[in-house]
Amino acid sequence: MTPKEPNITRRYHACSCAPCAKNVRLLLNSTVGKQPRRDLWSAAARAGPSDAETLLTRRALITGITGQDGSYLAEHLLAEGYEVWGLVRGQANPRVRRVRQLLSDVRLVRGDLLDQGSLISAVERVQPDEVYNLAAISYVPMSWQQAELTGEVTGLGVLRVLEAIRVCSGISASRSPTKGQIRFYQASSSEMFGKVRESPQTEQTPFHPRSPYGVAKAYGHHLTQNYRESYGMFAVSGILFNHESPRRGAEFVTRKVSLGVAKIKLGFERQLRLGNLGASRDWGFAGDYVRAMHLMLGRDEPADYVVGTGVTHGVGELVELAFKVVGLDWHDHVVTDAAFIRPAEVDRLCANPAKANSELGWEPKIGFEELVTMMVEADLELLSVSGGHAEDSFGSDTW
Ligand code: NDP
Ligand code: GDR
Repeated sequence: MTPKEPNITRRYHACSCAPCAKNVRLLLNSTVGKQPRRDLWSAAARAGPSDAETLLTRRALITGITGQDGSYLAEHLLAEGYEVWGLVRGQANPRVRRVRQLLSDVRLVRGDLLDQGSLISAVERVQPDEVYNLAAISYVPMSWQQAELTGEVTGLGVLRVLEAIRVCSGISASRSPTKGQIRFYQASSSEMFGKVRESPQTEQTPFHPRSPYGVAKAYGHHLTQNYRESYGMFAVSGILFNHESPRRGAEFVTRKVSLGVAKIKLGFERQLRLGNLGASRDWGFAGDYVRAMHLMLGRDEPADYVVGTGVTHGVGELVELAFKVVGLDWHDHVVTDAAFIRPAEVDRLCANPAKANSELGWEPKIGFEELVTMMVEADLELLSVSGGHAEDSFGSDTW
């Protein structure tokens, strides 16, 4: 006997509200390999519970799983009932061990954004319903030092992931995707707006990137739109503004400040050396932003969205607040250092997230003060336990 669709709703999504019912429709319209899942439904009914589960669970492949957003997105999708796969690279990448330890339900597949064949193999092996391309060289100053590599990974890497999906799905100029096609998310960036033409920035604001990183992201953004228009692929970009957390890499200013403040408070250091205190950013919490990524792939029609809080703060304000959290005056400890000034700066970014608010129902839950306090407190705890060492950007107990 073939089970009725509402049973899936109860079993896999707990309720039959409109969003859950939509998830079930998405699930049934998706494919496993080249076979529609709907056709596998009666096979699933005959199979034992674990086989049925394999056939019916949505599957996501995340590139950049070892990064800040990869970890939050994996947790979010696991909580939503997904089978989550992470793409990992390198022969002895130390962050892979940490993913294995701390995101033990995530399955790993090898691949590198520089290697087209490895991406095809990964997509073929995982047979994902959704691919989230979060991998990139993401530190803006590094993009001047290694501009070509940044172009290869952050720019052409997007092309290679899209091509892997296209080839594995059998899509060509003359053959459109089937209904249950693989859905693709590209991690676009507010850095594309660069020297901003208007404020706040919307999906329509023209780009004027100010770094090789921003230029590479603009390429990936346009290419994602182009694959959507050329091949009818469900390919979308989230134009995300800066988002932070205790898992943020130590090279980015928020984490550099929270670690610096914690080291000074605990007596490990006396000074914090920073670059341009005059820049402003729209900072949010990474845990909030990964929800928006997932919502974008659940839409009926593919579209790009700006994701940010709509509020901007200066780097100086960030510094002042972080020192205040531990009862210190930043004037006594912060030194500006020309080594951290960039060849071209993005002075001020501020999102207009109206489209994400109205169409995705997305809103951030954590504000700037709460975010900065959370990061400083997490680093105080981390450094107290480790005796002042934060040898990698995450710290063992922050995952
Ligand atoms: P991270 O720098 O923390 O993570 C980057 C990830 O990319 C790491 O997992 C890294 O893996 C992986 N990676 C780098 N090179 C390659 C490669 N050649 N092949 C495969 N994987 C590779 O970034 P975030 O998590 O902060 O950001 C996620 C994405 O979102 C990035 O694309 C970033 O540019 C973009 N973005 C981020 C924003 C933010 O504020 N955080 C805002 C807007 C966009 P490994 O461990 O192997 O080095
Ligand atoms: P950004 O983030 O360049 O916006 O890119 P970052 O935290 O590096 O810089 C933000 C602003 O702070 C100023 N700044 C400093 N920055 C760093 N890193 N170190 C310093 O000592 C320092 N002093 C001042 C910078 O000049 C800049 O104006 C981030 C990354 O996550 C990108 O991948 C992502 O696309 C964008 O956010 C949106």
